[in-house]
Amino acid sequence: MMIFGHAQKPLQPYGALPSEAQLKWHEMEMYCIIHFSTGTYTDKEWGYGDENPALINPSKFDAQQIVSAAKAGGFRGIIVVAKHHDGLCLWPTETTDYSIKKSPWKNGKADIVKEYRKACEKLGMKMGIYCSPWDRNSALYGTPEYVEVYRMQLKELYSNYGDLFISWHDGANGGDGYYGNTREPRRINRESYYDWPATWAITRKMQPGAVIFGDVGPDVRWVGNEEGHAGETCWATYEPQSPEEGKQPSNGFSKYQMATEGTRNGKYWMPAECDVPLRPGWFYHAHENTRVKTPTELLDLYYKSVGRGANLDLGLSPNPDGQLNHEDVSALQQFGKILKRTFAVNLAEGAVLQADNVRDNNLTQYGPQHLLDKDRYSYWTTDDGVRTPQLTVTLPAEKTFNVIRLRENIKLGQRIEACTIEAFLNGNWENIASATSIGPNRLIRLPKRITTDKIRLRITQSPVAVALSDFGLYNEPQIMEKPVIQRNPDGKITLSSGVPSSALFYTVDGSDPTLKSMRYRKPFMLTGPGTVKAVSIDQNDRSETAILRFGPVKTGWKMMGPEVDDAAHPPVYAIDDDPATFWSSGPVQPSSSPATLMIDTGSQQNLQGVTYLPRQDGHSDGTISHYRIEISNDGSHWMPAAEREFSNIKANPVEQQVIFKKPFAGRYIRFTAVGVVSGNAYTVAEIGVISAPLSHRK
Ligand code: FUL
Repeated sequence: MMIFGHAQKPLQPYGALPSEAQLKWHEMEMYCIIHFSTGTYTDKEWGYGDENPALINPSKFDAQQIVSAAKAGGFRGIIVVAKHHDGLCLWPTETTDYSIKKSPWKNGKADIVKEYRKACEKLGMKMGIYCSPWDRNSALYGTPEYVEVYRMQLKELYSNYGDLFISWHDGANGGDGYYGNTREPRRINRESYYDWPATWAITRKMQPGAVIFGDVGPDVRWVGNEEGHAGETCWATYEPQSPEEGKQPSNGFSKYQMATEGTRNGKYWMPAECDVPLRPGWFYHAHENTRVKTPTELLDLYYKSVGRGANLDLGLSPNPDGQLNHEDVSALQQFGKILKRTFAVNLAEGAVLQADNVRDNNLTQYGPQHLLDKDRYSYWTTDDGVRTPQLTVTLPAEKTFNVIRLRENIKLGQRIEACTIEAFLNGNWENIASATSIGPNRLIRLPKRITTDKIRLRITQSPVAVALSDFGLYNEPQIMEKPVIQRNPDGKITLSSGVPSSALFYTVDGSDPTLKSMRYRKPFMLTGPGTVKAVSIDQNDRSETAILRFGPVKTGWKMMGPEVDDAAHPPVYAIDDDPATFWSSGPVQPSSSPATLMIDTGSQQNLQGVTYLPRQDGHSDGTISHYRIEISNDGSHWMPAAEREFSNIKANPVEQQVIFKKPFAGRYIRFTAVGVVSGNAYTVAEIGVISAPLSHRK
């Protein structure tokens, strides 16, 4: 309680606090990371390091096209992947010959990083860089000399491209690579090899305004998945932990799953960044042109990242010509429009706010009206000792909304642990939402729209007096949901829509559905390979197009081997068309020896490739990193069809497509797992085939 005439001392900060650079980073909320390198031309997610730099020839490269698409999506900056794991530098570096200087494009005089810088300046966007620590080209990789090369590369990037907002340090290291034609696995001591603190000191000195990203921060932490979501509870504070007792955590060497939620009262202010590609992979692959995330999918990710106090880092993938495809541009534009429309007006504007306690009774300085000004650091607070205050918001008139925004003044730390929101409906206060970990930004998306003129916010848990800075109510535009396409194992396709008044139209020939396409009235059969596209249309609206690509049905398929090793995960689970079940080889003896699945597809097919879906239950033990595929007509004479790695499959376990160099006529498939990301068994959620000509449309 306040004693009259004796003001309390100013509100004291609580726990770890953000730095200036981190505050600026929080305000950005969203940016894009751009992957373009040899993988763009070889259809790989991780270049091996032996690709010819002459492959890189983006004749229509247009940094402005790419950066403006990001801007239209509401993103405030870009991160240029200046060097990916293949080691190829996209700027004219002095540190290696393996660079853009060897590209025929602009006669070796190009500098992609500079092109992005110019576009960012023109468009008022911030820029950051990603320079992969793992370098599969460098002969020096693994030696102390390489670490010096890596630091020289950072220094070049820090010196020549203006102020950067982020320096992004990847933790990936898959072992094998070209390494100056030695082609041997090189494992480093992840705990100590890079001596990160010494590298960070360079960043601090040369780019003091940049935040440093990594599994262990120190400014921004990887959220622990590449799916684009933070935990429902997500603390901005974090304390990375080592996976092995007695060792120090480091990039690529931490209990990264803990980063999804962070650590309440963790030692460091180290908020999460959610990185997720706009397409399934980080690099451009023509076969993923139909799998660009839709505006509503992006919106969902926005609420699950930015809405949980993290930032969203969306991956963009320019095509071999050096531009974003129109599908990508249009998804970004529409997503940006929805965001703009949603957050243009705070429906709580003009409301009367009444708090049951205001610090020192000093309304001017600490009163709840600060929640409605545009300043995200002015705040409402209470007397010390009042930890569960209430706030009543009386709107000037009834309003309809489905999004609530809360923000704390994080300059005083992350204080609020939980709160509840009620609406006055039909004469009663009804609980409409509750939330944890408020922090820099908390968006609560309600399952249905609410219409009311009175809302009550009840802080239910906080160790200290709150410092709440923002209260917003918003109404998302009505978006017609796209139809859901499903196929049962026999090939029966069902379309459904959440909007009963709409009509569904579809195609199976790859064309975009319109009012003139087939109208869906009952399920239909599609047993062969194909693509179904469908839209919902009613008088004034049209949904996004739902697209699903299918291989042939697997009803006639049989497993010829191996014997069942793990009764809970028999081989048939790899061909049951159910992504939730998976085959497990059981522990292989001796450890790391290969394991083989043999499939009889029942008839001869024109096989263009094979798909592998890793287990989808959130675990990566048994996920296959290296494979061999052979094809046969009779089940005894085998032709080698492909042998390679599934790159980045641990962090991003999406369906992998192996496209053969040439098609094979064959009936039997032998799929051999020869490497695993972790564990001593192999797992397969689903094996499928690609047996229709693929469109390589751009
Ligand atoms: C990962 C990398 O291995 C991927 O290839 C991609 O660059 C992603 C952003 O980070 O760890």
